[in-house]
Amino acid sequence: MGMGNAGALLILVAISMFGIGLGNKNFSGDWNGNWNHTAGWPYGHPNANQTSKTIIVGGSENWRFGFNYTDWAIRNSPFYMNDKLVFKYDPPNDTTFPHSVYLLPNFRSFQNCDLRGAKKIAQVTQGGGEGFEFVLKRWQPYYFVCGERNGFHCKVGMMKFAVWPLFRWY
Ligand SMILES: *[C@@H]1O[C@H](CO)[C@@H](O)[C@H](O)[C@H]1NC(C)=O
Ligand SMILES: *[C@@H]1O[C@H](CO)[C@@H](O)[C@H](O)[C@H]1NC(C)=O
Ligand SMILES: *[C@@H]1O[C@H](CO)[C@@H](O)[C@H](O)[C@H]1NC(C)=O
Ligand SMILES: *[C@@H]1O[C@H](CO)[C@@H](O)[C@H](O)[C@H]1NC(C)=O
Ligand SMILES: *[C@@H]1O[C@H](CO)[C@@H](O)[C@H](O)[C@H]1NC(C)=O
Ligand SMILES: [Cu+2]
Repeated sequence: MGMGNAGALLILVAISMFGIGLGNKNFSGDWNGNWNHTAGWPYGHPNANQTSKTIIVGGSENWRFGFNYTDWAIRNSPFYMNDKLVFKYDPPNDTTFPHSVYLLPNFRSFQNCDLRGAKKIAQVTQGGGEGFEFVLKRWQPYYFVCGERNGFHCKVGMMKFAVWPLFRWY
């Protein structure tokens, strides 16, 4: 069980590292090559130079109980510094379970869904509308979890994932 989680993170990190190579390889193809994506359209947009991406956590599943976010993170890696993650979840009412977003301080707490040293970054109400936005500013591992039900959503609901954003190379 413990090994399983550790293994998953190692794979995640390995894939992220591998992503450096992939990113580099296709970078010139994407940006210096002859590929014009709809020439001129993103001009003047903050993302004009593709300095960052906006990524909805979970894609169309949003941030919910029972979706495998570790798997999602692996499939969507690599992540880059200044990428923006968006957590979307319904504000609580009588029929929906509340969710939230916490950052855990290290791998061990992440592995155990241990919220003791956690930092709450989004309240249960912040996932509505456009969702809660979080920019991956630093070169460090980020351990995201849902903090509801004292770790139950993290442990049983799989509402947890780790990312280590890479530098972008131009
Ligand atoms: C990189 O480019 C190659 C050749 O164009 C392509 O087959 C491969 O899927 C690309 N990889 C990524 C990660 O885009
Ligand atoms: C990209 O845009 C430039 C300038 O508009 C043009 O000269 C070039 O042919 C375009 N390349 C492709 C592959 O469409
Ligand atoms: C995008 O590139 C242009 C030209 O290379 C530069 O002037 C501009 O400052 C860049 N914008 C950002 C957000 O990096
Ligand atoms: C979630 O996905 C990861 C990576 O694909 C996998 O290793 C893990 O077993 C999955 N967890 C569950 C509970 O299915
Ligand atoms: C609770 O929220 C869900 C999802 O937004 C919505 O479909 C449902 O109608 C809401 N129920 C009540 C009682 O407001
Ligand atoms: Cu939750």
